Amino acid sequence: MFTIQKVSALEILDSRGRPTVKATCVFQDGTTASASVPSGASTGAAEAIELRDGDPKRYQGLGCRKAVANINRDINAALAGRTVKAQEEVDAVTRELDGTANKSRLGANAHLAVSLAFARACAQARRVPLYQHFADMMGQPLRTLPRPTINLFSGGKHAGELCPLQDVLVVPVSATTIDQSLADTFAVYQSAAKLIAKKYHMRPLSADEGGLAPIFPDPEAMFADAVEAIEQAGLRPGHDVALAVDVASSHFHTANGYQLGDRLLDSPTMIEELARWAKNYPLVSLEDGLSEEDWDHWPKLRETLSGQTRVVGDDLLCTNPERIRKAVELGAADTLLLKVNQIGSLSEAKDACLLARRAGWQVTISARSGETEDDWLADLAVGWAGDQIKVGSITQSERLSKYNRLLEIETATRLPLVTWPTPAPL
Ligand code: 2PG
Ligand code: MG
Repeated sequence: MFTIQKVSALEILDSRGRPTVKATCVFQDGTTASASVPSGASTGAAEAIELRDGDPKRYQGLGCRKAVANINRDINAALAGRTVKAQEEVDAVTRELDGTANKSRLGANAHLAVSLAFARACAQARRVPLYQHFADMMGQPLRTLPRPTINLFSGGKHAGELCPLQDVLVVPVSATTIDQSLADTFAVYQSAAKLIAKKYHMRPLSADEGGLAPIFPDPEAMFADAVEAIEQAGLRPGHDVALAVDVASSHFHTANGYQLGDRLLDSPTMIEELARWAKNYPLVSLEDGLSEEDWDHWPKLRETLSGQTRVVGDDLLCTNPERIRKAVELGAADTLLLKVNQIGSLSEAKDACLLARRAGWQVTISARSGETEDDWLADLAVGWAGDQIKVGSITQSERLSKYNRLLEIETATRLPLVTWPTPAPL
């Protein structure tokens, strides 16, 4: 049992210099813990709504003073003095207080900040590490560490839309530890930086998540250059380091089809294109290959890539149990990209995770393109036994806080890195 004395909040800045919310939860016994929420740029249409102030004179309308005031006033009034047993109770109180389906009244940023700060306070009061508390919340023992999937090249909304594909990521598949995964990735990142200097005459300027972002001549060049960088690092593409991609295709899908560079593709042709990439490059995971409302074609995409490449739903699913249920029924994907701020509370994200697991899917625990230095995501990925973790590049402190926390957890627990699974054929 935990008695909440007070919740409060503060507006802070994220890695893009935009405001976000940090909440603090104080228990009657003096336990005090804080947590900060991230924010996406390539957001799914079905995501819970972040509350922004809309004052054009301040942070171009992106201020979070209203969300902060909602925590300091309404949410604090509803929670202060309450004794609760579990996370679900706190999340239910804020959900009922909000009264909207998409958390738009109080703001998903307000809900999630409180949800996370409460979880961290519970871990502290129980004197267990946060990852252990997350595992207990899920009712499962600690099993494995998630395999990192690490941003190498960026395009789309994270890099000025110079190239349609949002992220090409490296997946260190032969690594057996987090430590080795990061060392292999460093080697690839360094050779990629040299390669783009030579090929595109560009210094290694980086995009929102720290990925390298030269002006690639076409989408396929992102894969070809990534393979070359792996080889130049002395590693074997597909054996030591494989690739993943976040196509984020909702963001170049128009009423007429997929605007992939100078080509306009209908859904079946887009699937053929994706399948060609999966055949020609060591692509083990493909996220949002089709748009978030192209439900009719997702099952075909999954069938086409089955046994070869994971089919990951991000904008398609928005960590939303209803959308996941629909995707499971249709056979639209086989991996959930889980972002807690898409749904706005730990309890609902847990339901989303369990639904995916029950369907035999994998789960990738993901950061957002706008992050803070808070490292709770690493604990969540371990506690909820994520198969993969997606944090961005191995540059920039808002990303490194998560990788460094994974290194700490690896040292403390000696848990094995999850083995790289071959996807089961349909
Ligand atoms: C994604 C995420 C992280 P954003 O699309 O998977 O890369 O981006 O946070 O902008 O939605
Ligand atoms: Mg995505």
